[in-house]
Amino acid sequence: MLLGKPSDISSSEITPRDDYFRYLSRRRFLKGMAATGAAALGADRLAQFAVPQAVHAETRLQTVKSPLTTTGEQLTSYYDITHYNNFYEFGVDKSDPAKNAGGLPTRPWTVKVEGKVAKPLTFDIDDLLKLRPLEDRVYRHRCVEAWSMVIPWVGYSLSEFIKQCNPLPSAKYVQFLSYFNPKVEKWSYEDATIYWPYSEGLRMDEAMNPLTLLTFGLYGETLPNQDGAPVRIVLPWKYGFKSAKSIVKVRFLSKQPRTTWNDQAPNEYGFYANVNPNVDHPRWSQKTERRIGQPFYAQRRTTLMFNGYSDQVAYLYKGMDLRRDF
Ligand SMILES: Nc1nc2c(c(=O)[nH]1)N[C@H]1C(S)=C(S)[C@@H](COP(=O)(O)O)O[C@H]1N2
Ligand SMILES: [Mo]
Repeated sequence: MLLGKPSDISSSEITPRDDYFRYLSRRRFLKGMAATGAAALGADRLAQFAVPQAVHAETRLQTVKSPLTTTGEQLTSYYDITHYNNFYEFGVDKSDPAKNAGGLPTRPWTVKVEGKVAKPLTFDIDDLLKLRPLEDRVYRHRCVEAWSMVIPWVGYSLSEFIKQCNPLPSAKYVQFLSYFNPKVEKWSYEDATIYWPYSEGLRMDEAMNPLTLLTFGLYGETLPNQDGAPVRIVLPWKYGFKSAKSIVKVRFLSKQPRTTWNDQAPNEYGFYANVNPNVDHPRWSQKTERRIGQPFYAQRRTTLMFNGYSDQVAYLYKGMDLRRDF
């Protein structure tokens, strides 16, 4: 049970990191009160703090500042980032992952590396956490469904990990495969036509771009299960579905891999899927987006080419025809 008034965690509040941790420690203090001297406060006074939610189980990560962080954006609230999710293995509604992902077994956890590498490797999650300093990186997040958030992720550039994998020159693509266990993720059966396990992929140069983040946390703490614990990928210039969660396998390949949404509907979800306001989804416009947490009457935002990261990534697509990139 979370002990914090819903109004404490309203979406529109500014939650810079310090405020956020003040908020968290207050929440923990209240939790302690509930366990010990709750009666002193009076049940009626405590009741107002009770909203149904799993116990907050995330742990604090040691992080450093990052030159690659996005500035000038108001962060989306922790509550919205962790309760408005796409994680189809745990259900199709935005509120499903927060309710259903609790059983995802995030320890022990390994990431297997195979394919076009000098030799196959297995990384333990706790070693991955120590491989490089963990950076705080704020990124805009734009879902193909035309909504967006601003999320303070924690991680390091995927390129640092790839260097440890010793890919062969024949490795032209990287594929990411998510944890898949229908016993845990019963909801994945809801649509048996989906290509499981969840698969995503990148061209090698995209994977090596410094913005591509191997992600272990958000708001300075380990990832909640619903956001892809214990490790995921984050690609801020691409539609959200490219950012595969709860990764167990990384494959280096000579050919473009099959990917879940591209497989599902190739005319709606491309392999590149770069954020592009000039190419509409066949069923809706991509020119604007709804920022999650803003009041319903707030104006929609103009979607930016490459989600505003052109300076860092446009070079990757020089000469490519992006007019059919969904
Ligand atoms: N394994 C897996 N990864 C996934 C998805 C999914 O359904 N399964 N959904 C994708 C989509 S569509 C989005 S928008 C983001 C959402 O990430 P968030 O819930 O942490 O904001 O995760 C992506 N990664
Ligand atoms: Mo998405």
